[in-house]
Amino acid sequence: KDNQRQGITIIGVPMDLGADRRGVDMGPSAIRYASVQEKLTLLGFDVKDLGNLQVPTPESYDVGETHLKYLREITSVNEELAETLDKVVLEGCFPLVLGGDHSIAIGTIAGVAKRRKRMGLVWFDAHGDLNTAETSPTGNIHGMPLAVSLGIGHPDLVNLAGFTPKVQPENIVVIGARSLDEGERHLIREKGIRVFTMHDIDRLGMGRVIEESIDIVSKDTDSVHLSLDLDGMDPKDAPGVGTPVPGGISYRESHLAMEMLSDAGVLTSAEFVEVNPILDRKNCTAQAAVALIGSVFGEKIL
Ligand code: B3U
Ligand code: MN
Ligand code: MN
Repeated sequence: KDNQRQGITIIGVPMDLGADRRGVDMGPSAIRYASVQEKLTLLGFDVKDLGNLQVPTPESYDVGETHLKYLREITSVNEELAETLDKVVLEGCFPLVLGGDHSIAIGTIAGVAKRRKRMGLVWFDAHGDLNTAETSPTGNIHGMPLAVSLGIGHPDLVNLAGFTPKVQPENIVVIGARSLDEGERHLIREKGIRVFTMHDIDRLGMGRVIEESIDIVSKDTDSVHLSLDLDGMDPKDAPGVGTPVPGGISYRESHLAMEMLSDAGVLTSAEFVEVNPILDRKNCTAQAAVALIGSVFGEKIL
């Protein structure tokens, strides 16, 4: 796999229009404050930080349709994100996106998949993010990005960057699921998506889960994106998230997962989302994100 390890380009997306709880827009600042650039520089990478994309403030805009809140604003930010990331990929750098709520994955995935023939996708999350306007219990777009990337959802989101679908169901793994809505369960069965629930992680162990995951995301693919929602971790270790769900992936298991993905050398882009500093304890969730980023880029204990 063409694993571009020399240059890493960071982009912050202070998006909170896709979620109900305010504060996730401060995620990129919190992750930078936890010294992400210093960590990557110490690991020997050439790091460039493009700063944050401009994101509209919810107070200044109408929510629009309540089953697809802030559709217009979220679409336009994601279009800009996709264009920015396409350039990063063309330059041969590894894109590292800092969120923001998970609705930004729509633009991230559109941008990093654009020049690829076939991309694998690791979706680390307590949730499936496989809702549509019809199945969503909230109307929040951060619960929809994985469905959108499969080509299912509102046409403005699905057709972003001018192609659809962005990924094939057989190259996707969801890791850490423990809160799924009925429509999401249906879609998982219909599409045959490999979902490693907390039950599977407990039974198989994270080591086996990642071994199987690597096979799935790298089969016939030319790139692999990691979309990591911090709520996939257990709220004891990562309390600063908008929708914490008990019984999650431990600090140790999540590090093992990142280390194994790193050792396999398959990842070509990554994003870390849903860090909410308002709900956090002394920035420990952003610190966990930076620790995991270190493991993704090869940091070792010994
Ligand atoms: N599945 C619910 C809740 C949710 C999804 N993603 C997060 N929360 N972070 C929904 O609104 O779609
Ligand atoms: Mn998510
Ligand atoms: Mn989630």
